[in-house]
Amino acid sequence: MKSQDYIALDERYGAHNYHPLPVVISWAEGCRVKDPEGRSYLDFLSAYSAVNQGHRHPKIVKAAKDQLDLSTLTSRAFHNDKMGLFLKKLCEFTGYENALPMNTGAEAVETALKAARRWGVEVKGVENGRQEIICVDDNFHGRTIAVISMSSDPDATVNYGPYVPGFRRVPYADAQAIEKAITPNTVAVIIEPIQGEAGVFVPPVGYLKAVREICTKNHVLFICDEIQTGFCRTGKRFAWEHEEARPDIMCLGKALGGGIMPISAIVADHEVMKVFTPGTHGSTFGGNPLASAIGMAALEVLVDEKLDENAERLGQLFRSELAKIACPRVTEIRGKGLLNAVVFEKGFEAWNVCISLRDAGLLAKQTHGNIIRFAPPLVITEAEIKEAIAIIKGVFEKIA
Ligand code: IF1
Repeated sequence: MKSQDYIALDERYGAHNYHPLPVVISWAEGCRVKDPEGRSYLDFLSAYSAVNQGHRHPKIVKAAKDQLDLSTLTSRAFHNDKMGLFLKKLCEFTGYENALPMNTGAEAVETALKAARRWGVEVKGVENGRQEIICVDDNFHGRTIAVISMSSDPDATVNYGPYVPGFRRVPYADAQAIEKAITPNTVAVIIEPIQGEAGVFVPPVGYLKAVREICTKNHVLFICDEIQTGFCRTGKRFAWEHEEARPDIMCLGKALGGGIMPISAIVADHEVMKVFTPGTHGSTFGGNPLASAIGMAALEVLVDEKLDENAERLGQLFRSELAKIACPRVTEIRGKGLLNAVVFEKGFEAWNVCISLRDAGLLAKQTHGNIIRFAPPLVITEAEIKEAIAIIKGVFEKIA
């Protein structure tokens, strides 16, 4: 079968809830992917930061294969011999006392919201049913009904009502707006430390720290959604570390699964995590031995290969090389570590640029029409960054 045939199958049998770039990936390794025709591409999306360790990292693949020969799924009705080791490693990696494993990012966010609501009643003393959580404009935290109830994006929300109450939304990158929205019933503030879907929007320096301080002062939990920004993507293990704005709860996902399977979690200290008691939350698959073995290997690769340092160094190089490319339609280059975006002038349609990049051997996706996200696996080398820059230069310089 050819690429066209696979695309036709998706179109015929799938729900049309996506508009993918017309390219089919049938093989992947490290930063490279290939299509059925054998054409090779540099992957500059990394499955939206889920393959920070690179495609099919040998250490993670080995952990998965080894575990497949032992046990894969036990449910939480029984203990298994991998979950505790995984959670210990995750706590040590993140610096938190406890972790609660789930599967997808949206589930981790749901878990954080549930933790905050319960904490609000049981620790803060808010009446049940009156808990309020503050979120921000242009957030992206996932696709479930509760999570889209925080969204300001019509695409994500239209005709999905009734929405879940208990959220107050304020502008992003405005700490004062958060402080003003706090009431005695506020239990938490949830933000992405860098907004991914909003187009890799980096808030001004000091914002995260200010939000942390406001939350502390008002006895409100600070929840950081690090699902996309976490696990070394921005040059630190977690993006809040750029300002030492340690959250009370972190939502984790994507790269925790090493690009192999969906693995998510929240981490928090006991003071928050203690609100969960037997029967009050859970998941059939969360913490399963296969996921735990993979998650452990995924964390080890981040540490062993110093992927935070690699992301920081090569991110600087990437942005400085991008800045040298002459393209009058580009208005901004922004990002941290290897989470970057090129912003074209308003109204510019970047889809065709992504097609040209594909034809030149690099895969990237536009967002909001005029923004292209560049986020390669963190195992990328300096030579591969330079190769990518040459491709991007060739395409950008031809833009009229
Ligand atoms: C899609 C976006 C990125 C996330 C943050 C939670 C989740 C995500 C900060 C939910 C997921 C994904 C979802 C994916 C595309 C992608 C995305 F463009 F939609 F917004 F990365 F920027 N918090 N982001 O970024 O995690 O439940 O999906 O595991 O929906 O197509 P999930």
